[in-house]
Amino acid sequence: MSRYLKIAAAQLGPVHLADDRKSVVKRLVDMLREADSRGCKLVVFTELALTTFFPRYWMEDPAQIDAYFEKEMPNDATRPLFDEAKQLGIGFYLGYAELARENGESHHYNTSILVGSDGNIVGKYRKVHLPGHDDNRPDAAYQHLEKKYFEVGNLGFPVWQMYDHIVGMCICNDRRWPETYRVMGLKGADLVMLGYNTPNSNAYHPEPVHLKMFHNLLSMQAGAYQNGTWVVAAAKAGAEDGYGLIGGSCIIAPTGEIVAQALTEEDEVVSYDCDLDLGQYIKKTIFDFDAHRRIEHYGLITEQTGVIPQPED
Ligand code: ING
Repeated sequence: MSRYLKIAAAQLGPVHLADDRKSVVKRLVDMLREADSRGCKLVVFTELALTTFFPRYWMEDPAQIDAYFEKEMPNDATRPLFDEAKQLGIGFYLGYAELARENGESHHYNTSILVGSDGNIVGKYRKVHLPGHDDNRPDAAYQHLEKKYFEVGNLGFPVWQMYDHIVGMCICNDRRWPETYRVMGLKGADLVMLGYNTPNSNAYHPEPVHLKMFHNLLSMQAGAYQNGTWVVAAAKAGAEDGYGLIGGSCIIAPTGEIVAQALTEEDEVVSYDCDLDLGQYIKKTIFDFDAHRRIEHYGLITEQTGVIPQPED
């Protein structure tokens, strides 16, 4: 059982509307090589890594929208990344907009894949928690139209056996919801990988800018600790055509401690030699789910979606 694994979070700086996939993939390959130079065997890239964060724009033309989606994976644009990773023997997480054909119908998902060191796709995840709105809000500072452009993921929160451990994935807003980590925690996850594109301002409610990073880290540190799992998170960061995204890409131990974090809002690799067994003591003591959870009291969590005030009489 290999205990230690050098993992990298490859933060991607801004991808502008004018940036084509080929130029972005070159940046990803450069970071893959940097991670390799440090001895990393797994690299986490970001959400929607191949294009700008297009859900900030209102579009109605299906062809214009679909231009942001990948019809197959790998494809001509991403093949250089798959080939280099195979050459180096490195696995990776990659987020992208997926145009899937299922039962003769087209479906649009915010997707991530897990690719093994042999260059083959091990698993796929489709974003469950889609933030924002689906209506046009032209007066807002920026729009957040993931509910318009993506369908809710239909794969649940799967995990895979990799590197002698159990690994899972989620995407961006998923990291804010404790249910995301808990489902994977109940499946024994030792590592959760994720990418995020998070605006550095709140277009819908004025709040101090420092809260963007605070809530980002709070959510992931809590998820890591409460499930005894590593969390490796890669941001798309910086100003994309003037629209700012937070950085803060980081590697979080099962204790909840941040062991490595990006300093910039540009392409930046952070890495750490992760003890993938570190979470075992947490899973066997404070968060021994079998010994301590009381599911007979948790029914509302899956029976009720929204808030229904129910004060005792
Ligand atoms: N981005 C943001 C995120 O969850 C967001 C959306 C920002 C929601 C701030 C709420 C508050 O980090 C994505 N892509 O989900």
